This record gives sequence, structure tokens and C-alpha cells, in this order.
Amino acid sequence: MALKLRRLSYALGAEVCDIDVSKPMGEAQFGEIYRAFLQYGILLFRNQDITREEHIDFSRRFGELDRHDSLPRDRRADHPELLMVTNEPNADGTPSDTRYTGRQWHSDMSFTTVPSLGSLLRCFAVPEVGGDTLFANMDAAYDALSDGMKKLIAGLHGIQLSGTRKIANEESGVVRAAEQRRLNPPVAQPIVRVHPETGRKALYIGEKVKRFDGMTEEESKPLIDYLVRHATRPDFVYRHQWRKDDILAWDNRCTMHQALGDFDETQLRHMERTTILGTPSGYVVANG
Ligand SMILES: O=C(O)CCC(=O)C(=O)O
Repeated sequence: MALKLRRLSYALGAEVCDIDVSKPMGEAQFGEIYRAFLQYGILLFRNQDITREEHIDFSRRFGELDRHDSLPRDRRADHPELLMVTNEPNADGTPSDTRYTGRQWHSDMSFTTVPSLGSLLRCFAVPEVGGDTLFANMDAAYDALSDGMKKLIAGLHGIQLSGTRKIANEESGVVRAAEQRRLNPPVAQPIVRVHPETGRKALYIGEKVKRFDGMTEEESKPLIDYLVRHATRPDFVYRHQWRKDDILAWDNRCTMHQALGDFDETQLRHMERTTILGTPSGYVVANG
């Protein structure tokens, strides 16, 4: 049966309707899903009241899963393939380490030399209002640049840092950021990347990029800021309003995203993410 798709926005994204991802799925049906994933950059599956194992099994159809060794504090002890994004306090009452995950424009695992192919985020609980996530189409953002700008950025590499969360000022956040940086030395990634499956060029920028390799921060910042601003123009962005049991799958090779803090922090927001391993890219820099 042909896949029933509903577009989410002009910029990117489609909902796959009337599907239960925990049910057995043949190669042909998954092939259709994967083609839609490549075409739309984001796929939404609603009403997926499934187990953690089923989330993991479905994610494995997209590729080999990351066990999150570069983010050991954030993974579930019982399922290392699942990364927590939650404001639920720890058992001892201390605040969750992952409550501010994703509060800056980024593409998953860009700070490693094996950036992610894609991620599947499952929503367990959302606040009454807000807690939305923004996604930007980085193919469209690249295409819209002038030829002059495309030429200027063609050979540039951006140095991506881990542990750069905007809100990490209390002690646990500072300790966490230091650990992250120890585990993940700075990595330079091309500012323009070619999608290994679609062949399309995409901007590979975000708020984890500190400077361009071979340039100072002061020299780099205006262009980094411009490129992030350009890529996140409303024309290129989809804003997702979560419902419980949504699963959103995104292609990290041609999108970036940001979790918003537009909600009452006393209400529970709980997400769990699988991360699909991508192909090697970039190089470690000694003087990040
Ligand atoms: O919680 C969200 O909405 C997004 C989390 C995020 O940025 C991530 O998992 O990479």
C-alpha cells in the first residue's frame, strides 16, 4: 500500500499517516519511508505508543545506532542507544543534566568525526503549551546563497565544539561541559557538505561553530553569525509542536534544529532519542 504523506511545511517535513512503526514492515514499505525521509528531511509519525525496544528496532532500519559514548551522562543506563532529553529531576532530587539539551542551532554529533545520519526523537510528555522544536532546511539555505558567497565558503571548515550549551551556569552544567570537552576534542567540519545519498549541497553551520579553521574567532564570527541567521530565516524553518507519542525522524545531513525553552519549566517535558551513525567527516584540531 502506498505511503500516505502530509506535508508539514513548505520548507521541509512530512507526516507519515496511518502507520504503526512497531508492526512488521517489509523492505518495500521501509524503502518508501526512507525515500520520503531523503526527500522531506523530516518525517513525523504520530500516536506511536510503543516500547523503548520498538523505538530502537524501528530506528535500526535507518542504520547502525550510536551508543552515545561521546555523551555518556545523557544516555539511559538500561538502553545506551537512547539519549535522554528531559527536565524530570534525578532520583536524588537534583536537576536533570539534559533539561537544556538542544537549546541552540545544531546538527547532531557535528562535534565528532562521525556526525549522525539522522535521529529519531520520541515524545513521552510535553508541557501544556510550548516546548516546540525548530528545524531548518540546510539544502534550501545553501541554494539561496549568492554565487559569490558560495565561492567564498567553498573551502572553509568550521571548528565545532562540544559542551557549548547556552544555559550551563550552575555547577552540574559546568562540570558536564568540562567532561564533554575532554571526551570530544574540537573537530573541523566542512561548511558546505555534500549529502552522500542525494548528492545535494547543504550548509553545515550552527551555534557550535566557534571559528573557521585557519582564522581567528574575531575574523570568523561575522560570517558564522550571518550564515546561521540566513539558514534560520522563517522561509527555511518548520516549527514542530509536540504531542505525546510523536516520533520525529530527521536527516542531520541536510537539516539543523533547536529545542525552544518556550514553556513552563515546572511542567514535565520528556523525550528520548536514538541516533543513527553517519559516515566519517571532518578532522580533529589540536588548537581548537
Ligand atoms: O528536545 C528537543 O526538542 C530537541 C532535542 C535535541 O536538540 C536533540 O536531541 O538533538
